[in-house]
Amino acid sequence: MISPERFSSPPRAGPNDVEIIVEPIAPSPERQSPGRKKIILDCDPGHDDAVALLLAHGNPDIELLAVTTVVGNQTLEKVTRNALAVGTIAGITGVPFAAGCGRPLVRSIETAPDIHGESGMDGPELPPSNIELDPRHAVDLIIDTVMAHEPGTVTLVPTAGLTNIAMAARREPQIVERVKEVVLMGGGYHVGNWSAVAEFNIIIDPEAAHIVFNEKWPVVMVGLDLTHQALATPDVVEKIAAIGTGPAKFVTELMDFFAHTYKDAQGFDHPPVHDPCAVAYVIDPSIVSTRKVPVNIELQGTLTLGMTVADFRAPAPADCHTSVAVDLDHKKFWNLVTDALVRIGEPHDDGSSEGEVRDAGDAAGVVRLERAHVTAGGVK
Ligand SMILES: [Ca+2]
Repeated sequence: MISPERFSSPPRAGPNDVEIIVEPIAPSPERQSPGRKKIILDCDPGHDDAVALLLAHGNPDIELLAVTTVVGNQTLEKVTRNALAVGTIAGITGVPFAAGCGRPLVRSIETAPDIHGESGMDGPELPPSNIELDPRHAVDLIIDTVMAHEPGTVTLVPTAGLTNIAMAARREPQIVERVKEVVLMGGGYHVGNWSAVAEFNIIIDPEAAHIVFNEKWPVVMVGLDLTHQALATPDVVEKIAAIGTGPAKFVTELMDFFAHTYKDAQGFDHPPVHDPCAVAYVIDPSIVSTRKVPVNIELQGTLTLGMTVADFRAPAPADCHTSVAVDLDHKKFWNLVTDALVRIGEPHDDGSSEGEVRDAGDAAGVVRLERAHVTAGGVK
């Protein structure tokens, strides 16, 4: 149900108003539950990782406990620099950022410059970062964070190769029982992108993926079957551009570069923005439908290395702890991203932000923005 107070204000228009036509985000039962959802984002920015980080920071239902980086789209050094730049652009304060593994467990390093460019996040000009890197290794930060919180309260959201997560599970096996669930972007049950049947995040470190999928924590695989529905179509990019803030402009520049490489390298008319889909699932599971099926990782195949082999034969075994994402609510997903950018507003160097706070929309879903000064903590 949509709260009447939240969306009953009459539409107001003026020359200085920014008007964005989006559907109101109806609070799901999950959204109404007390307490924010605690996540650790393990990423390799990465154009879509950047959007995932912005969504996690800007959404009021998420408590971002830590941001960790791992080799993937580019070298560890580059993706870590990119993560800090995104954190700076978004005005993130008080959240530890730590660098993790610089190479996969067994394989040689494989990066994706044809998709993400030489920097790993080509397109926008990146600012110098004002965030200091946490001195801990990402694996230690993940373990410390999970162990410091109540069991069943921390969700791991890996949007990169699974090296850090696998290392953390081996280094401190107690985290497997304490983690609420692992919601990862990776794999695909009917589609690959780095080989005929394998997806990049899995194939770059299949042994790590094997560890993560075979530990007994709940794993939700948000794979290509789902993320190829999260296309940044021109209407979506226009809505984001209309927000008019620095972070929104940053996203449109990311999407512009991403559109070109996805067209050239993989023949997409519009780029699929994979990683925020995993964050969106954590925020509101009604946006991403899932199906419980056993999934395992192919480690031996000469043609199928890194394939996420999903067994759709019914019924799923009673002890099945893996599920796969199936259908995306495209409109609700992009509304969530847009809403987060509006809430982030225009961050300043001192950690406060000139926020674009969404106050109300009418029944047709016209959401209006008013300028207001909010602190970085206040955007949550
Ligand atoms: Ca990624």
